[in-house]
Amino acid sequence: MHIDTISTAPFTDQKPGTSGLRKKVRVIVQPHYLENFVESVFDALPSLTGSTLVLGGDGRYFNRQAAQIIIKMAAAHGVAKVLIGQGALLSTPAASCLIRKYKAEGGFILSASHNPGGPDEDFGIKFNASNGGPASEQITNEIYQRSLSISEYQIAAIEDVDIDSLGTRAVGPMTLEVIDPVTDYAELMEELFDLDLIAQALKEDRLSIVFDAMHAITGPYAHRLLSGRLGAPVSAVMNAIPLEDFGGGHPDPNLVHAHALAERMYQPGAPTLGAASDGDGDRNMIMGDHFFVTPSDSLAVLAANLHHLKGYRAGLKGVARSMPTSQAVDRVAKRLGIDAYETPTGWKFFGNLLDAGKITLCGEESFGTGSDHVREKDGLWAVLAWLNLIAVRQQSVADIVREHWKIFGRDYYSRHDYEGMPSAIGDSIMSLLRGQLSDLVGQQWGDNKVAIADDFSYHDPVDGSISPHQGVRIIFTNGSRIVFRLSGTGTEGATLRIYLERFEPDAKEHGHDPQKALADLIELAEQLGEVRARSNMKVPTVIT
Ligand code: VG1
Ligand code: CO
Repeated sequence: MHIDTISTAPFTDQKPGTSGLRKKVRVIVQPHYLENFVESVFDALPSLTGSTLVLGGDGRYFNRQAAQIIIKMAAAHGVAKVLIGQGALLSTPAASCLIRKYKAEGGFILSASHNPGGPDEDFGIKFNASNGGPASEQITNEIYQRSLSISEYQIAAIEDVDIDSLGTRAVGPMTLEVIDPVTDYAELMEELFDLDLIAQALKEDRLSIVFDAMHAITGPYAHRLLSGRLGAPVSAVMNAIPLEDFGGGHPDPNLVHAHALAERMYQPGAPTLGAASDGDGDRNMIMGDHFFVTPSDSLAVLAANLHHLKGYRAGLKGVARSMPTSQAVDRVAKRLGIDAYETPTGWKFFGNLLDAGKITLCGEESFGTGSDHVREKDGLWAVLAWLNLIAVRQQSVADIVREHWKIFGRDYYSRHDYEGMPSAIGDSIMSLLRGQLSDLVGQQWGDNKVAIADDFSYHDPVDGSISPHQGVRIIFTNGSRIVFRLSGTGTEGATLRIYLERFEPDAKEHGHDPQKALADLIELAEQLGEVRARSNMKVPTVIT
């Protein structure tokens, strides 16, 4: 096998964001662009030589071409074996499962997750470490630093290899094994949940489900698990075929982008559970018959109930949530007498807590939930957890959540996103907010008196690292919060996110529309951040 050494020059924009490097396809396909990033990973991690690597992606446009480039570069860097999902397909949680199960040194996941796909849309690449989780901040920085000084990369001078037929083949001295993308993941789900119990409830019509795969990666996984294993009708999986452009849609499971599912769940005779996942299969949206479960509530309900489920009978070691996620799960942790951790946005911060055995369950307000079974959030895992829970408790989704609120109180919650504003305006809003922080404590608007106002800084309790500037928090003495931060996953302009929450202990007050219950905080957020005024946007682009 001949190895080419290709001269190149750095690109200055290869700093990974919240979850890997995400760019417009037109940026990624520039000569040397992807190769530079991949070389930077190999240079930063010499331990990859002689090791096993996992490779796969969400099937979006350029997925297959990128996989070929990575295989050839892995061969050139002395990787012993690449384990790839058939057709270069793997959901993010399945990739995490494979890295752990086969003791790989890491993996490349090709995805821009919930961002749209296609020649004019987005592509992404993410490196996961040997624990199966997103590379730490430190490794990510090393990769980025390397990308700024790169001058050449190495790639095997070979034809494209067969990534579609199952089995093992040689790529020079390296082994390429093409595996079924679903099997190992499905086996893991079998260990965690009582699938027979769910199947029985489906068979007896005590339970029904509809799942929207949004023409993204979870189609094959949902087919195998929901139809194949659990016996749900094939029609229970909507938009099941993965497409390079996700059918022109935005594979983000929320009420706006998964509207066909949402409509079905608000029609007479809606199924017991409605669910959706995103481009790469790590997010989940949970709905009941005429009922939407906010991701923060879903996390709290799972925390309170997980011990009912087969793989979690020993109970929870602890829980964690990202800082902007509502405090609902903290209330559960308190009652259970377990620790609750607050991390910055993005799954990479949960890894240390999971590895150290400090937590069993973690989640984010952005439709992400997961447990210590892998080191990524896991969409279908959450769906199966809810199905299992419904089968055990024999109650509707709405009843389970309302009962939860009765016990713990309700955290009214909403996120308002202002997408695609000029970066300079996004930055000006954040500076405006940061400039006010020192004066805010003690100020009062109506019932809301500021107790804490800061720019969240995370101190990792496991490795002692500090991650500053993770978002502006304004916390009131009554527990209400307003959080502002800029998105780190977009590919154009800036997206400003405002997270709002208010705690309501009184069960008689649990039936309100969250937008109304949060109206005073929504107005206060505008007064403090001038988001609408400065961005010239009258309303948020997306409200979740
Ligand atoms: C968003 C979410 C964050 C999530 C990240 C990756 O990041 O807010 O909670 O971890 O996406 O999710 P940001 O920086 O845009 O707010 V995924 O499913 O797109 O990998
Ligand atoms: Co995702």
